[in-house]
Amino acid sequence: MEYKVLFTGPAGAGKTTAITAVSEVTTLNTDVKNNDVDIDKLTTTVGLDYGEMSLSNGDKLRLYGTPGQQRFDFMWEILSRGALGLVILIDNRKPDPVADLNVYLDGFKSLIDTTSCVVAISHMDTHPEPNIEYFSEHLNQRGILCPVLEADVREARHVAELLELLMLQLEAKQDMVRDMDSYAD
Ligand SMILES: Nc1nc2c(ncn2[C@@H]2O[C@H](COP(=O)(O)OP(=O)(O)OP(=O)(O)O)[C@@H](O)[C@H]2O)c(=O)[nH]1
Ligand SMILES: [Mg+2]
Repeated sequence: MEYKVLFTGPAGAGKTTAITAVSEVTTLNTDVKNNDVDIDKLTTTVGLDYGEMSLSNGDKLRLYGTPGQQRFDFMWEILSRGALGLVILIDNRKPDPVADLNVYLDGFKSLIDTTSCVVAISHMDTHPEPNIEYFSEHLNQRGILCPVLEADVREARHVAELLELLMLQLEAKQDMVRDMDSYAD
């Protein structure tokens, strides 16, 4: 099976880094020199990221990343089409990471409701607060079933774990739908 997975989150959270860390093919790169003083790095993505990764069971993931800058949010809808899972990467260095999370929970609501979702917090090595429990409680309060975990996306192992978790979520959701269908019969 092949699945399309989408990475999103603010500029600097590590979408390009994550996809590059695990991709088995040369990643598509649309980064350009960054002129935004609010983003503390040399380049930023202006189109999309793309990479591919195989899972241990032979399934293949097509990995897409959105640009982080808000001016590109018209790309969200386009890149969401056909996706079976969403990874929201949150940059814990930002002034209000929970508010950032809300932007993506709202912006990708229909994808989250119909497919699977994982929230990953990056930059926790330098910025440990808010902690995972805080994010988790926030998701609970919003009634969103979506695991949240720490991830240093420079580490391929961390990214692979995120994706395995996303696939488990997807299976659980599909089982739930199947159970409900058979109940309706
Ligand atoms: N210290 C630390 N650095 C990290 C961590 N995760 C990612 N990084 C670094 O943070 C930066 C993330 O940059 P990108 O991958 O370009 O971020 P992006 O989300 O693609 O950003 P845009 O394309 O601008 O939206 C890179 O320099 C990574 O090496 C982490 O957990 N800890
Ligand atoms: Mg990028």
